[in-house]
Amino acid sequence: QAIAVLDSGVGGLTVVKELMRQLPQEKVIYFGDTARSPYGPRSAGEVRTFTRQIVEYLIQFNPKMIVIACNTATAVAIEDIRERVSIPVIGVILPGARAAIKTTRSGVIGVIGTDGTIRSNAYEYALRLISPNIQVYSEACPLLAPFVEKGLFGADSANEVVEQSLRQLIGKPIDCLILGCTHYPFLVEAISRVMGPDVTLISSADETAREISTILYHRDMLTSSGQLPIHQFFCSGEPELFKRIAQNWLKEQISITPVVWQVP
Ligand code: DGN
Repeated sequence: QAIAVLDSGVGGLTVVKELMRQLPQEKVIYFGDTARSPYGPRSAGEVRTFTRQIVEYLIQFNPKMIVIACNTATAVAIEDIRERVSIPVIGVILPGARAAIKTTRSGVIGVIGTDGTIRSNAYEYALRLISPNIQVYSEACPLLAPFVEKGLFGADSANEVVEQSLRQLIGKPIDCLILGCTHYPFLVEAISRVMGPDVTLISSADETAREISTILYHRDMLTSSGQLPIHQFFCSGEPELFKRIAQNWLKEQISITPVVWQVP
């Protein structure tokens, strides 16, 4: 049985890369909804509908777990999905929030994410649930996920777009910054250069992979076969760019199955 992972596009591959590193024997089925990406500017209702539709698609493969590897979808759809399926559903917000609380010394944390994630206040809620006195500076960075989706993260322009997006956070007394969008680890070098060495970056993607391995271990759901799995990748948009970005990021040859949605 595989772990099913979904995102609006290539962002969830940052979770997949960590999963492959931490749990190399686990098979991954990935869905990137590139035809409808970005999710950031969309309404909560729309993101919920899309997430439900992807989960319905993935559930036909009988996965052992669903990973909503998208902060925007986690923020507005995780409860809805949990009510619909009987397998564990893991989101990316709580693991990142927990790691930030563990990391911060000053109690002042920065969060960056899509418009949808920041608007939902999901990180503030999760952070204050764990530690009520935490101070949070949140900033929506709507340019970053679409930039990554175009495959431009290695370009010189990455520094410029990151600098422009993080402007409001520079000089704020934060000592850690949650990368609250799974697309952002693609830009980690530029982000860390702009924020400087005193700000620790927390990747919601890395933390989620750690959480997944803990949950599988405790539920006795780890795959023990010695064979390396063959992962499966689906995307709803043009597959060539997705494939190029995925292979480059995962350092592995993959095949992509395009999916054409019947519903807008
Ligand atoms: N990767 C997604 C997230 O973590 O929020 C969404 C990016 C997007 O669709 N703009």
